[in-house]
Amino acid sequence: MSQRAGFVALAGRPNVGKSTLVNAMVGRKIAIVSDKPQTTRRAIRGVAVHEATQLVLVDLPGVQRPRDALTERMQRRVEHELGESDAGLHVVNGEQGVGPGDRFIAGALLAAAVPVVVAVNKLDRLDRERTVDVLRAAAELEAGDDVFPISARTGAGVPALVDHLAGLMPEGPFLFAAGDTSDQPILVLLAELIREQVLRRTFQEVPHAVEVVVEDVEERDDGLRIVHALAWVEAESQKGILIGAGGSMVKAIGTAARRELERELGTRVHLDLSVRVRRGWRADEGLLDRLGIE
Ligand SMILES: Nc1nc2c(ncn2[C@@H]2O[C@H](COP(=O)(O)OP(=O)(O)OP(=O)(O)O)[C@@H](O)[C@H]2O)c(=O)[nH]1
Ligand SMILES: [Mg+2]
Repeated sequence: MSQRAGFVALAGRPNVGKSTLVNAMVGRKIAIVSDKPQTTRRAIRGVAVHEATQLVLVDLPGVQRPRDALTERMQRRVEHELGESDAGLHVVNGEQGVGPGDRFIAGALLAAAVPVVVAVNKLDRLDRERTVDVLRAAAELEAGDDVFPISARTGAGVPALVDHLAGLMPEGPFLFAAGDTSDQPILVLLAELIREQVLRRTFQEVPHAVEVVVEDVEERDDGLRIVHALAWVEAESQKGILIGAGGSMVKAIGTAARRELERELGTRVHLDLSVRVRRGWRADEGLLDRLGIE
């Protein structure tokens, strides 16, 4: 069988489960997930091999109306990646149904002129009747040629989707080396795993105002790794929330994040996490460049 390889860009409203689906298809956690919209800020490529096909899944920020330099860059990235991909995967939240946001995304996918597959996600939350309704509404979206019912959380329907996407990829050599699962630099992944724990514990504007940077990982002779990380917020009040009464919040975040870092690195970890105020970081173009949010 000849080899195939190509890019599949995931488009969808915030919070529909794109990152959960990429992790399920890759078979490993490469993208963080949260119940807050706008979790994903950078395009992340994840690699899945299916028979003789390498699928490069491009996890993207959710499509939304831009509010600042950060969200403008997130939107530009989505448009750019759709144009460069070999197929678009439109992920719809089955629990919420098909809405105006989905029709807008279908229009963008149509403009990108790539084959489009629609995945209706979170079907573990729906009964049969609602499933039938949402699948029918998804089939009416103009861009999609095929509709797949899935649950990214349980994995139901995911193998059939992967098999179908593989058939859309062009013939050609693999794009990533065997064993590579993502293009994300390790320091960015570590920072994201810490941010995921922040997202779990914060509400309202706070999750959107936090960015985490891992400055350095020291390796000691006894194998312990010391991860030096900064959590940036935009205001003193947010810093207070992140630190918590008597440091209780930053401690809880640190303990949970350290476990995730240990799982990822396969060693014992000491996490040195401090919180700093950096006013207006979401509007600072030079800083967004340095953060790799482009
Ligand atoms: N019940 C259920 N929940 C799901 C499923 N897939 C994702 N979720 C949940 O939906 C929420 C959003 O998931 P994400 O994967 O972060 O969504 P996303 O589309 O990447 O979101 P953004 O990056 O913000 O655009 C999380 O709480 C997930 O656990 C699913 O199949 N079933
Ligand atoms: Mg995401």
